[in-house]
Amino acid sequence: MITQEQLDIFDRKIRAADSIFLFAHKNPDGDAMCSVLSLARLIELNYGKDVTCVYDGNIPNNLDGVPLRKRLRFFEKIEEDTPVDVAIVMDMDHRVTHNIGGPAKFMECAKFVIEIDHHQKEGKSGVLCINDDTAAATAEIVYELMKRAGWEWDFVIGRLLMTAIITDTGCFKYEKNGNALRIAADLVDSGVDIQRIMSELGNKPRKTIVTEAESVAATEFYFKNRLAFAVIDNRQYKNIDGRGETVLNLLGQMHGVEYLVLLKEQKPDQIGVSLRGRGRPVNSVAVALGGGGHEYAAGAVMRDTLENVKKKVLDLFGKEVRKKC
Ligand SMILES: [Mn+2]
Repeated sequence: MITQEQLDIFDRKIRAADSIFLFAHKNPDGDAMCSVLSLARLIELNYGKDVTCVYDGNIPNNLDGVPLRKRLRFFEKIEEDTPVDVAIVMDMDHRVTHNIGGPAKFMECAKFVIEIDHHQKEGKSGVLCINDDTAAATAEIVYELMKRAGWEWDFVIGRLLMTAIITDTGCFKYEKNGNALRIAADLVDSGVDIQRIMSELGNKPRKTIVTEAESVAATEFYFKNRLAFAVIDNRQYKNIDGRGETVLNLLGQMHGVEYLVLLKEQKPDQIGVSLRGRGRPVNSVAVALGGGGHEYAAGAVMRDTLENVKKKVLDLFGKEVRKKC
């Protein structure tokens, strides 16, 4: 729940700012990107202020059709000494500064930092924190902010918020309560077309689909098929953009599978670990690996070889599986 005091501070800081920067985590996903773009447009519509939207890393091809996509500027393209009155940091995950990448420098030099996030985290990076770890997407918090403040909004903002919610909830599979659906219902009533958004999100290059299919075909199964273990090696990693979510989605439809693991060899000694549980919590395994996330969808990035990470993940799930028997 956003308090009146939070609203007042937000309003005061934005009103007084000449230079406002918005950014989210490196390699933005649908929620990160659309939360930034929707809030930027809301500020422009309701305060008449220009906002700079910055990112680092790569944006997945399936987000090419997102409205205002071209508003996002690569951080290196922004002049070095640009003053920042307010930096709004959104959808940052559990390792805040580590996760921002290049735009972190705009946060460090900002006169005031606002944080808007739905991840559980240890520290805070903002002076004003509008966080809610019961929200299924950061865009839910943007929606609540917009409604509570009584801001004017438009169809483009509606599409952005819906895209964020659809992508972060895996099309409403990972919602934490009814809010994602209530917000979606309101957006649909306002004319947002879910089918159109879904079809725009299906925009991957052929090599990505083929690589994801190869990874699914090579999946190994453990603990009487309760755990599906997929790998994307470094050669394949160059072909996927984003998270290899399709691999997890396909394996998650398999009879009897309760736990899903996808290892991505981002570099020879850097492995991205994505974990999913079908009615089984996986966040404690993610935490044991030095990561975190949500109950049924969590992950980590480990500095180790693929072989070592694989062994470690299997060991942890071995204990997890025995616990539940
Ligand atoms: Mn998110």
